Amino acid sequence: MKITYILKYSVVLLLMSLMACKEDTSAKAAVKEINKPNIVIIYADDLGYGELGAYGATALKTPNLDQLANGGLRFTNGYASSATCTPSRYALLTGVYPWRNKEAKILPGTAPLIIDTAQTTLPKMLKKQGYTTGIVGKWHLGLGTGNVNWNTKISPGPNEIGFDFSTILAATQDRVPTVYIKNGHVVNLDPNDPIEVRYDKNFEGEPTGYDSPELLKMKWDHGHANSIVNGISRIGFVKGGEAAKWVDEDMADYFFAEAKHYVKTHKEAPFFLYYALQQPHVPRTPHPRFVGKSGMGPRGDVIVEADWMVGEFIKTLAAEGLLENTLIIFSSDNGPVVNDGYKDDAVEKLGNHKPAGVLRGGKYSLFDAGTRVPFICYWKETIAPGTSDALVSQLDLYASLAALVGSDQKTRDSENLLDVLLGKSDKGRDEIVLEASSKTLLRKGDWVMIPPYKGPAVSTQVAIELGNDTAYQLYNLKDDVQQKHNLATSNTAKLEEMKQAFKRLREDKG
Ligand code: NG6
Ligand code: CA
Repeated sequence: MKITYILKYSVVLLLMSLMACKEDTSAKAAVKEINKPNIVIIYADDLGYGELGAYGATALKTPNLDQLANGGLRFTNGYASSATCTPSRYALLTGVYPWRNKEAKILPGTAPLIIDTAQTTLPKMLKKQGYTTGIVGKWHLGLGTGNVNWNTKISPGPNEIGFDFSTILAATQDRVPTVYIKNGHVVNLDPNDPIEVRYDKNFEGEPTGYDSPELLKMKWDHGHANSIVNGISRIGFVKGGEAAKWVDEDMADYFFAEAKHYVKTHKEAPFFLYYALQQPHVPRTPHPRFVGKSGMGPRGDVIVEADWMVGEFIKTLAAEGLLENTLIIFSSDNGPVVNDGYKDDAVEKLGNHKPAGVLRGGKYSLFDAGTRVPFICYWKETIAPGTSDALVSQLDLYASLAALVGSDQKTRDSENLLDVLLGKSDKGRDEIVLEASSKTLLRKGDWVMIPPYKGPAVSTQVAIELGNDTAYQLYNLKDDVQQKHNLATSNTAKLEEMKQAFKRLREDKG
């Protein structure tokens, strides 16, 4: 009696699970039918326009990224939204201009989350269309609501703005907390050794780069003289959490392993992975197997390392049979900087390498190299290899990807450039407002207009021309890609047109 009951019950269960299985696979098939490829955004940190072989570099070898660029669509007028990290990442994930949010500026590691949890975001939009969503790597958009206790669940963060899965570094590699955070929890945290983080003053008795230079394996140049972790002094102060502290040299491998695992465990349904590399941001700490590989010191070596990681990641997609069904977008959050605060031989060993290529300026700059970055779209057998000169921005990924997956959810500033990204059209944006260190400028067609700004013309710390000038600047990038000839006084009609357009865009209340 009992046995028959169990048998009957098992048959029912079996039938039920078979039915569920059937439903599940047909739902997945339906999702794939309406062209929902996996989407991967690989986002470098501080990689300049001239850094890749495919963008003209000769001294530095980037074979894997070159293969991606040459096998896909390489954009020559692709822009980050800002010349620094946080604002660019804000725009990428929200489709909103960063200058609309006054909190979207370089954040300390203790800053609260700057994306409203009620706001539409790229991962939320994709989730609604049946995607699973993950982020691996640099976050730098704030966590919590203020006064985060790093020893309990840290929230809100990536998981509250649309990511099902997250393994992140909170801010930057040079800022505390120097720990990985997985789905809101500090990885490897020993409850008997709680971690404390602050930026205002040191914890009693803890060594700093300023007081104890003898403990450093990499010396600081400017900033970066606070807490010492792994022989490198950082911005901000940390106490405790020893077991959780990352080893910088293993970071690239750690994130790659996480990205690979994510792909392998989510390949059955469409997934979105935001793989935010930490290279070549400071401190540049290549794994020993990449040390010396570029001949340019740690800065070049971590670019070689990042290139290798991208190659391995693409091999993973290929091995899983996913390459034909995955759109890969590669770009960088802002332009390049050589000395960003550590004495790491980057300046001394740069040789002939030009991180910004032919462009003027660099990270932090209003000039073009601040925001014009490598921008590659790759989709095997769907995007025909080529080069596009169309004006495209990371701000537009939201609307373009929404169009790809059939979402009608709009954001304020993102434009649908899907056909451009897929190589079916060369009609990019007409105009875009770009940002650098909380100042804005206009690119419209081939023209750039930089309004007058106070501030140094050149940053002595990072040796970059910032683009500040007391007069208007007007450049025609087609004739003058190096922005050497200010036409503001000779072409007053164009200047006027640009001023009007800039005013209209900046005052647009949506
Ligand atoms: C600056 C840091 C720089 C870098 C940058 C953020 C100093 C002197 N400089 O304040 O090293 O961390 O912030 O870079 O501390 S970003 O790519 O995340 O925007
Ligand atoms: Ca950056």
